[in-house]
Amino acid sequence: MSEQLVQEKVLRDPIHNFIHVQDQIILDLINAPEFQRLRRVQQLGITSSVFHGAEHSRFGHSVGAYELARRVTEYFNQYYSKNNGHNGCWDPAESLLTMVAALLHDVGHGAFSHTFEHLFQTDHEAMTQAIITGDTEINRILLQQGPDFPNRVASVIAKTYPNQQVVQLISSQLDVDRMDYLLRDAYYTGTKYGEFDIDRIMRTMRPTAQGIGFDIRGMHAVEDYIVSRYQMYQQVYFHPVSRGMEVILEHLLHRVKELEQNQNVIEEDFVGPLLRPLFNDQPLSVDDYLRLDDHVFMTYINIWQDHPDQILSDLAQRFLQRRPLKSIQINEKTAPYLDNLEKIVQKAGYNPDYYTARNDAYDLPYDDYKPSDKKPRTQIDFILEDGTHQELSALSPLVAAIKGRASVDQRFFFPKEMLNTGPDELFAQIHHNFRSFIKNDTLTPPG
Ligand code: DTP
Repeated sequence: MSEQLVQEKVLRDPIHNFIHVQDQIILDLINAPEFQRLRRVQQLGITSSVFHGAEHSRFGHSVGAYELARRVTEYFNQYYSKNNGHNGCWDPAESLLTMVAALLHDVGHGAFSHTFEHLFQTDHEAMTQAIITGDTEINRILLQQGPDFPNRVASVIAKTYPNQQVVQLISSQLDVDRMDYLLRDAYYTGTKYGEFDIDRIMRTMRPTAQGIGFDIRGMHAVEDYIVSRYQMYQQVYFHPVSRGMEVILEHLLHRVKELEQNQNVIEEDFVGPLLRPLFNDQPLSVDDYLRLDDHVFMTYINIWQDHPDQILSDLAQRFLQRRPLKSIQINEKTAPYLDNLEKIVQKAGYNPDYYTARNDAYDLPYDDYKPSDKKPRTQIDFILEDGTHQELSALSPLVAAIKGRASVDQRFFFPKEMLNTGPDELFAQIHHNFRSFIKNDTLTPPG
């Protein structure tokens, strides 16, 4: 049992109005240094270079996911508890674990959120588990609930916890994580695509023998949620301009690594103690990892804009001054022309390793359960009046249309200067040749 606060504490939140903190352990976890670090990791990484309002952090999202878990478990405890003796199959003893897992589910996110993972081949879910079970303040707080509690929380994150109701509330195609981030990201980006009727969905959630299901009366609210998520990926998360900034960041950090590993080029404090293990391919300890956040990187990028290495200083300036690479859409048919385009970019004086990129954005908006998949999805099931279950896409033609269909946006990135026009341009002929491959924002081979 967790110790309840004598008086609940509330955090004011623009999405849920109040985050209600009722358990001492939740308050202690929020106050732990590893959790406070999330204030210094932007939820959407450099998407704020396009949607300037999107400066919100993983901290806000994490407490938001917790609040949704608190509300669902409170509802289940009241109406679907197995202790009530009326058909319920929710065990109220799982509530605290569910709330703690929701609160901590992103504690392992690195600087700039997803960008860090691409760059350094880290896995935020593995890091989350390492922080929960390692030598950390969070681990010490969790241990107060019993010697096995940290492992139980980690197993929810790893999706190996035996109770599928708990796992699916935290991680499935309709979970507290996705519901919070869609509403939050829509609010902070100022876009409206991510909005949906969360109160309706929450009231139709049901614990079932298989995990989590939804009362059939919530079908249209869930359908709207799936479409909202699809729209957010198309309009916000896949935005070509923030990907153009991400490529610059990625390339500038590659340049740093190359210079750092080339012993004779570099001054001693080039990367400093916090970044040194990262750029030298040394295994990162949990402590090293926790010292890294957006601010650490921004400080160094600020310093590197004056570095004598021209590529590094130029990329740092482009990043700080928001001068993203431009991009065009490509596909399998046009991809063979990219070598050609890279050569043209090189002729114009840019090293293609640092000034061009091929980048795919990928998401699967919804899929039903396919046991043969490498990572089968937990489908969204509705409970009909007679108690039988039906899968979402069998009820919604809208969802059926996007089910199992990955949305992919493949792009080729290059310096914006390649599109410069004007007879006085030093590389006018080269730029003209480059532009002849582009039509309607798409790679279209001439002739
Ligand atoms: P999901 O459960 O939807 O697969 P996840 O990767 O487990 O998502 P995260 O919280 O790590 O969950 O990531 C989702 C958040 O990151 C959310 O705020 C949307 C944002 N996001 C996803 N892809 C991108 C991207 N390419 N660029 C910027 N933000 C992104």
